[in-house]
Amino acid sequence: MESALTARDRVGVQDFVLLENFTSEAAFIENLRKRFKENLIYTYIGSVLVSVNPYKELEIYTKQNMERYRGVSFYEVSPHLYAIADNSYRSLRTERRDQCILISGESGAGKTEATKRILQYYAVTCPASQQVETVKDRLLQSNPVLEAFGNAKTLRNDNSSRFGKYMDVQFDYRGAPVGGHILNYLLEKSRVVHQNHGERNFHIFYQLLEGGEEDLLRRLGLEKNPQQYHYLVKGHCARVSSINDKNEWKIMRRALSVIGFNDSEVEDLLSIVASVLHLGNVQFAADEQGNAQVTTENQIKYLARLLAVDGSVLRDALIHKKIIAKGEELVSPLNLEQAAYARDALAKAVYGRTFSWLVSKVNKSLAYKASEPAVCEFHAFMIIFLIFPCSFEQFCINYCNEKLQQLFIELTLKSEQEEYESEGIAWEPVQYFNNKIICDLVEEKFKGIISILDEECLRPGDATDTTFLEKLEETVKNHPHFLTHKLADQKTRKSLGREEFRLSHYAGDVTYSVAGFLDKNNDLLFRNLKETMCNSENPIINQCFDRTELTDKKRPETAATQFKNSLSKLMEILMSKEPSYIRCMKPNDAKQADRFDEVLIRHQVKYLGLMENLRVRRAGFAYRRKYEMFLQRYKSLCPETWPTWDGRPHDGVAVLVKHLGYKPEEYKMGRSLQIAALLAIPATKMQATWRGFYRRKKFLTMKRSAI
Ligand code: AD9
Ligand code: MG
Repeated sequence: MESALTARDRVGVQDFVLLENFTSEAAFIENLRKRFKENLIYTYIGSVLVSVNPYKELEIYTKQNMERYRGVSFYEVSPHLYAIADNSYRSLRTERRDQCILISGESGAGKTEATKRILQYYAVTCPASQQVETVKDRLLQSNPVLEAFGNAKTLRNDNSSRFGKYMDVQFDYRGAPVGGHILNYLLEKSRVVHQNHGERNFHIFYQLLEGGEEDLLRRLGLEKNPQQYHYLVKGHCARVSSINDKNEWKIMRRALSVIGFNDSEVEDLLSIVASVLHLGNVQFAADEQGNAQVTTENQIKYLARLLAVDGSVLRDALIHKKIIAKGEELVSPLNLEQAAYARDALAKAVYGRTFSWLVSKVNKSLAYKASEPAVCEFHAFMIIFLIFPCSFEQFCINYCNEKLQQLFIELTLKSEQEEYESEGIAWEPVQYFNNKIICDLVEEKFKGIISILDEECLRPGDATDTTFLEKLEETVKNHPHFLTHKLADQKTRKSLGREEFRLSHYAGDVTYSVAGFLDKNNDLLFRNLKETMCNSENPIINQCFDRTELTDKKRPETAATQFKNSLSKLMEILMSKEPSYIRCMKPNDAKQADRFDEVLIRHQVKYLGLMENLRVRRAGFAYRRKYEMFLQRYKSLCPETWPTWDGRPHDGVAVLVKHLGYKPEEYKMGRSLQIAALLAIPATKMQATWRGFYRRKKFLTMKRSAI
């Protein structure tokens, strides 16, 4: 039999806190590598779960395994996301605190997979009833629908989420899921009209062409071959070996029914998808004056039918621009370039708004319909974030990452240290980088990058991406985290183009090209195209384009400002909940099983802040509970506190830990609230406590049933 020592040598430690050489990054990575080799993809840093994408199916998500983790304490079983899910769920029920599970990591690291597994876990292990079954089904089935419309093949991930997602799951007093709500952030709309080499448009287009019945395709005026459609050929990879579009189509169609789409709604939705493909095939030619004329009448015919609008009005709207100045309508013809721009803007607007509509439709179907009022309503959710190529979108997403990192700092590093101070607990402070300075650089009023961008977008006349860059240079030139070609010294200058700026994010330097910043931030759709859409008789389009937009004098908020505001709301929500963290990592860029690329892993360990996290955990106290809670849970382990303790909870806890044989250096008692076991030994010490606890609990249950 293998000795304990060699087993540990082989599989590493299951909590980084137990690493002897805990300050060494090399030892950290070695531990990850050992475990990855043994298919042990999960490891803790205290209560944070680190996960490495195995890129192969492991037998760890079975029903039996779910049962193993149900109601069991953290350190009693090997690390798993089920343990995180279960722990959150139990805190939700016993301590009645809203929970959130934050899942982060780079593209392809396994965030979406983790979310799905957690939802499955809740679906299987939570109490059931007829009504709850429907909710569970819908929660699970919302995924294939949103993935079809919001995910795409990128170079980094064959199923990359191209939108941010926040999901609330509501539980009733029995702990059964009774409802849910999804918030979506910043769909990467530009993908609808352009894809980089080796990437695809959103899955739904290929699913429809590959899986759609002949009859349906005929009604939509579509041919099976993706090569026929301009919007699908830019990336030169319509087929991907890991994706079975036909099969995914079937799954998506079934999911639509579960969510509550009837046949005519499905037809309306797919008409819009088809209309985007037809729009992409609308071509223009210049007349003698250089004005654009539509040359593809056939497409206009289909578009008129699918979008339920007047064909000639649409044709006109595609090649003219209408503005209202001083109450008068001015119509001017567009040139070729402008017409192509208007067409693409319409495709993006139609698709983007339909996606938001879809999310709201899913939300309606998930909404909690009380047949009896729930005593309490709790929330738990998962958030996904993603990384785009260097562009306006990536700028927004990296800003989001900065905010999430700030939240992590606030909730774990900073607040933990401040708590020790206020509780009068002796402790050695740990240094960490506070990224507030970068968040301010992006979001500060008047001086922040978003403010400056908005200012340029509002400035009439000759504002361009270049003038935006110049303004930036003027306003933030001395900021330590900001650099441009002009501001750089001779050596670094070479690495920066004239149209670029570089931000030193907490995770590393990122260079952004300003090309498209103004345009994407403005997110403009010409007025006459908007009008045409407002008159559509397709019920979905009709809901997506609201007439008030035409009469509203106020300028709509820019894309970056909208994003900033929704992020700030999200941060507020997150701050009010108790967080659990899952940090996902990608083992290699080739999407291959059993390959552990140390350079890539080291980079992620650094930017996920895992070493800092470990230092705080080591120095701190992993297990903290209010005196009442601790006593309530463990009083059965001590004859003096069982079955009731009449004195102050603080004193009861003192008696209890003494009885359990804790040495004075192994725990600290805070001034007001806390009891803490020293983190250096929690796994062993708390394990012993828990083991004792469960033995005792079993005994008590037996005795009761014997009576
Ligand atoms: V992105 O930011 O949306 O581009 P994610 O969401 O982090 O990214 P995703 O969950 O989609 O990545 O994982 C990428 C692929 O890795 C999946 O399609 C699976 O093929 C693979 N994967 C991820 N996690 C697991 C797992 N736990 N077990 C097996 C996995 N395969
Ligand atoms: Mg994803």
